[in-house]
Amino acid sequence: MIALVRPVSDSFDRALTRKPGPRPDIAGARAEHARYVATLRDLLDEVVVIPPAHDQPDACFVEDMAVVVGDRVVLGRSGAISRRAEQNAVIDDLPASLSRHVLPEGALLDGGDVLHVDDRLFVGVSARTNPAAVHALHDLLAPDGITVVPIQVRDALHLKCHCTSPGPGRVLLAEGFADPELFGPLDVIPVPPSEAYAANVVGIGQHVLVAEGYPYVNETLNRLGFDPIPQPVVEIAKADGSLTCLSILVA
Ligand code: CIR
Repeated sequence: MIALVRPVSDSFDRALTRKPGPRPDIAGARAEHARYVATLRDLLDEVVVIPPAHDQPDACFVEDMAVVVGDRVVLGRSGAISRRAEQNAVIDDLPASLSRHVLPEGALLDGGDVLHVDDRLFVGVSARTNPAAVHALHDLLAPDGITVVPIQVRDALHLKCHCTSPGPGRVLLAEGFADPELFGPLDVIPVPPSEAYAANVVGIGQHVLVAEGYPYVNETLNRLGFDPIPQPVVEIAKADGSLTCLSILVA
């Protein structure tokens, strides 16, 4: 497995955010990003670093620009107009072996709204991702046996802000964020509202990158047999970012 990442831009303190409060500290965000990249380097075959884009404040959040499902990469248009220019450099560095699928023009999609677990693709309908993208993903992936499940996102930027998978068959879900029944046969691990931010994890085999400072999620993952690896993301979070959004994983 490889990961694509992109450095924190010099303009990161102007990144989009829905959060009131102080702007992120660039040096602090860079230290957090460096730790994240070092963790990925320990766990993966290769980490590809896309050249930085210092005039694009949100460029480190590569997840939103491309969705890899098996041997395909799906390219939509970000629901954030100011972020669309980030996509070309990401496309340039994706493995050439992936077949590329560009969604129709009216389909708005941020990768942060797409959660792939086993044969299910959960797609958040949010301020960034629209029903046209859900339909296009269904048309593309249903023939491969993938069931696309739309989930309405409220009070969050993306679906994966509060709902991700630590590994096959399982979903971590912040309580009250979505109906657990939507996740069908998967085992839903509820996360209390006080730790909702930590429902965003990156699972790599038995290892799980998890936000530092969330003991319930950490202990729950441990109990289930995972190896949680805490990551500092305080400055990244000020820009509405979380762990998944900092990379694109390609199996
Ligand atoms: C944005 O608002 O687009 C960025 N500041 C944060 C994007 C976070 N992306 C993600 O969680 N997938």
